[in-house]
Amino acid sequence: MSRLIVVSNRVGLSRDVGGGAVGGLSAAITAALRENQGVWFGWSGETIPQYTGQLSLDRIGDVTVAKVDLEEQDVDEYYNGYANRTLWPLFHNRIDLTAYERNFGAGYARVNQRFAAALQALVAPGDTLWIHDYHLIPLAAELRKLGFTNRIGFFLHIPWPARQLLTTLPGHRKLVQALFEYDLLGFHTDEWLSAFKGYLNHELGVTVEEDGVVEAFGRKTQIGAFPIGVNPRDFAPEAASEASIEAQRRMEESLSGRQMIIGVDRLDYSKGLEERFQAYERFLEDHPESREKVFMLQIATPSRDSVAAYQDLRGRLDAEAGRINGRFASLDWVPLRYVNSGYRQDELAGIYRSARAALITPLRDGMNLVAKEYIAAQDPADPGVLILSRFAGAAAQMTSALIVNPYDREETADAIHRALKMDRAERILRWQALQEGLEAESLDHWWQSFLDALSERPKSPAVIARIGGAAA
Ligand code: ADQ
Repeated sequence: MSRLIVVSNRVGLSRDVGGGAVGGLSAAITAALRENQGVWFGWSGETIPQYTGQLSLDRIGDVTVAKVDLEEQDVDEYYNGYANRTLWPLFHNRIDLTAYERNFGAGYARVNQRFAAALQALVAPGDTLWIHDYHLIPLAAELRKLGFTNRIGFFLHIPWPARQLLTTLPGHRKLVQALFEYDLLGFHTDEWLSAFKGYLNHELGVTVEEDGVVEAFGRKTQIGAFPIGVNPRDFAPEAASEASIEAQRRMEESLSGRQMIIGVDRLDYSKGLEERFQAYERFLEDHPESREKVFMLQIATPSRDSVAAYQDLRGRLDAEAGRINGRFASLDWVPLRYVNSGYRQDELAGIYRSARAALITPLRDGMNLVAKEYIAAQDPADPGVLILSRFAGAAAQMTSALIVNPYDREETADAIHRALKMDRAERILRWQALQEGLEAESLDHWWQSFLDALSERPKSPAVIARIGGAAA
């Protein structure tokens, strides 16, 4: 029987964490692997002086976890370099932060070759491979060079940039050519899909067929939008774990009758945290009557902190939080609680539930799962209000949120005011519409429909509609 091999930069399944601590996406990929006697392969997160290619193998439940260590130069050039200083900023419209260094590209190619070579020991004919994210775009091409003819799918978790931006990247054509070695390419939204088609039309002169198939560089691939979701029951109040109930209890105790606005993000410049702080400041300025009656809790867990842009951002956010609190705080009121620790998934659910509003305002985001988790965690009888950036992929589905332009601080401040004043009937109506959307496009639905589209089995009309529906 054919197995599923998932490859991502890091492996999200480990022996040390379990239950509510595991992120939704990792849990979902684990579920996909369990159903398909799978293998999850990626970088161990460890660095060694010289690359050996030695696989460390572990069996967790029915899933095999396989990892390799990388050497320091690999991590500098491939991970901190090409992935996080070239592709991430460019794909998030931050051309000002994009570094175009030749050695980054060389390190990226080298690590993808190394991953392909390491996979030789794991992949059998007939296995299906699912490769995740921008770190690994050339992996299928490297596997094909080694003679693999397996079905290989690729999913991009971040936006696809407009062609005017992508063409600033040296070697952009080669990067796109590498994508044609996959049998299926998945994006979150029609917007990212049409940006990809824009490149194909203008740079390569090719168009996508009705069924999502496109041919270029002598190969055919299929493209489609597969919006990732959450499994609402994982966050639902009735399924709350003890840790979740305890987190909610602690939060509610600390509210002291005040309303809470929540933000939860990785500390990343794409998440619009500075603009968000300033919009909240603008709200406090415009509504003196609300001061002392509300506070904002921003959880921002540091990530990629060996990249200078992330260190700079952290410094600026510390300063902004200090300035806003210095300006408005009183003896017994801190308007902005800014926290850098990470929380378990189930603790987050409890925290989400105690917040009257969520302020999720990325400047650009492939999807944004926090927006969906916040909705799934609400009490149906007294739900909070989601304020969501129009630039998050999630905005295309979550149209019953208060949608804002995160660059417009006044508009965002007005939305905060509206959310905090919104009557229960309107909150319930909006929440119900959002929750229905979450149930229709859950996380399980996401991986199942991607694997369904990738399989060679005849496709159901629903799968054809999903892929072909977005054809140019
Ligand atoms: P991220 O940029 O990491 O992911 P996001 O989707 O918001 O963004 O979060 C992913 C997960 O991390 C969520 O389950 C969330 O709960 C958790 N998380 C975020 N901040 C956290 C914090 N401070 N503490 C604890 N947990 C936190 C990338 C893309 C997104 C896309 C996802 C999935 O950038 O656009 O939605 O992949 O495809």
